[in-house]
Amino acid sequence: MTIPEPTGVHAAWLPPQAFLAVGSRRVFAPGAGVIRDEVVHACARHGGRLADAGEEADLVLALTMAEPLPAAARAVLAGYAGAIGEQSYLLARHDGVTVVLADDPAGLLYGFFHVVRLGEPAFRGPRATEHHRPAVHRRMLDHWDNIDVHPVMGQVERGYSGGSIFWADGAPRDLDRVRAYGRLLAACGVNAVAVNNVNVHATEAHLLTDRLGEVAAIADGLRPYGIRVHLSVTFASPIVLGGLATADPLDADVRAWWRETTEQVYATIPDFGGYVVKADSEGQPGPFAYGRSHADGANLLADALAPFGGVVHWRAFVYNHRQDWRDRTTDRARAAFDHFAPLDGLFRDNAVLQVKYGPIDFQVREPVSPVIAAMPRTRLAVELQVTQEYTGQQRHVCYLAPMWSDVLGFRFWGDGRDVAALASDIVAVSNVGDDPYWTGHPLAQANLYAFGRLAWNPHLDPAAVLDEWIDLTFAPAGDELRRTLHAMMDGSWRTYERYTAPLGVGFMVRPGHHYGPDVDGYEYTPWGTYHFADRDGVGVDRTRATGTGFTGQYPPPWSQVYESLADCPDELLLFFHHVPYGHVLRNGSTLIQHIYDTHFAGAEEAAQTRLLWDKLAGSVEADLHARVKERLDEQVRCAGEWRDQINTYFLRKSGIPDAHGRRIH
Ligand code: GCV
Repeated sequence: MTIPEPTGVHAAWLPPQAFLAVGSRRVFAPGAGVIRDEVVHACARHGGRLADAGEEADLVLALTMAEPLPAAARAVLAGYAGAIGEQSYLLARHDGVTVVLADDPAGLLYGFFHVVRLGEPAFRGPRATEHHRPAVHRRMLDHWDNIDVHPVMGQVERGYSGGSIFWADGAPRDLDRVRAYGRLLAACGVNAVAVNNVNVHATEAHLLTDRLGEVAAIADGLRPYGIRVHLSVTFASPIVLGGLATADPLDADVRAWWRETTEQVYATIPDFGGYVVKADSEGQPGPFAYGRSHADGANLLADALAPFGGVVHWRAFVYNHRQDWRDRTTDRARAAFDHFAPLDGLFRDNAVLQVKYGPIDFQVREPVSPVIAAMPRTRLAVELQVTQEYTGQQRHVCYLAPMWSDVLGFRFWGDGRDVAALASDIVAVSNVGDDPYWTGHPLAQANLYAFGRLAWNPHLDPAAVLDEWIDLTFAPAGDELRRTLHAMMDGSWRTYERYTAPLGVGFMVRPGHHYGPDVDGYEYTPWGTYHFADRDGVGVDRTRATGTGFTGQYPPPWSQVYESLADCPDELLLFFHHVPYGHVLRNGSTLIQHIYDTHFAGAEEAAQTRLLWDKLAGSVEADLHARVKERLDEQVRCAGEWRDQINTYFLRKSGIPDAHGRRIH
């Protein structure tokens, strides 16, 4: 197999230069497959070569079962007591040889890319044996791709990088791009991909049956990279595809239909991963129509998948999107917990409840969803959003790894278990499309890379992950480039937060497309995303004492911390409390002054970011520089718009002037 390097497509974090250290060595890589191809390719470019058995090598990449293993590898293995395990590898230096050993091809592939990432230091000095293994078994990207171009959502729902890499003009695309994607994903540790939108429209429903061949082709493209393919299906499939009169999960014909259909799927794709389901949510069909629970619904599919080792990812994003804004008792934040916590223990082992990280919807700041703490007897997937629906839509620089690191490291209790430890899978919505840079904004590639790395090891430092990405993508990256990218990106999530909706209140975006400010855009709609600003204050009272009671969904201490106006962290204040403008925050500022200050500061930071990038002209590739520059111009414009709309809105509501007398309209 050749290395997929589609023409006209940016190499992202795998440019030829990133393989210099490996490709200039003598490499012993027995066995056929992707790793051998990579080594041959890199060596042809950089002057190294494949070593034969018995020959001296600088790098050994071998499965533990390979015969014969070179002496250095045997020594490493003999010196290591434990088992290596699935998808894992040992890395060591012995007698001047760098050794990577794994029990399975996936582990070896991850080990190979680790060496690529390390570059020259992988071949220097001694290195005691390190055992690398992923924190969670499944690290998955969900594509919200449609086959057809949806009249409102386009081809990729919430996609900001062009069309789908899987389909164009209603038909499957050439697989070279898919293979290149698989290679990039393997290099950052992702091992599962759901290929289509969770809102399953008429054409896409057929991927389960008569268009299954298209899914099989994608699976063929991704398989060499250790990636299994999953499919979003509509709960109404027995009706839509099977001609049955019902999709009732307890109906015998429905159960038989799913069983037989799933058998066909596995006959076509033996390593198929499973189904993803959005049910009873934003208009998608589900078990409620038949008076059944979501456990009944999920278990129906889990039972059909179980004989083949498949899983169903059942989304917990279930809420009333037709609520009356006048009704202050309904709180969208409560919905997932209210629906799912009572079902804990009722889901099959191969049903994974997929929970968005926050209780609302991928906002720039939300508390961690209490559902994650409430279901100890259910397998959970934590869902993140790499596509920047609410964080600048890949027109703004917004490096999300610091947010994900906070979420995955959040502890509900004092016993040391964090969110990552409670999750069996870590999932995210992909930000990739057929754009030449993959992600629209070239710097948004860092989010895709960082997602994979944090799903592999949630305790990695986001700044260190950014360094890895810089070193690979811009190899060889000079100090100035590295410093500048850190200055632009490390704090970019907080910058975005500063100039958009304040202190966890969320939304305030233009309804529909969700880009740019519109403070009251959702205020009188049925969507349940309100801020309740009036002349005296702003924020949602979610306390047990006087509000919706959402704080009671958290275990102590958080149920108390969030309940208390004094103890609630400033950055989440307006998520949990309705607060007067004169309220003094922990940082000493009044709420209204904080709103003004952060919005002036955030927009200014965006302008500074653009200046930093301007200085890099000439030191990065011209097209890439121009693409980022064009995006930064838009970010600066949009940040100014946010600053002015938010500040003006709150000045007019409150009548309280800015203490520094700055211009507010
Ligand atoms: C795929 C948000 C988005 C929708 C998306 C939904 C979901 O509401 O705006 O486009 O639908 O989340 O996660 O299912």
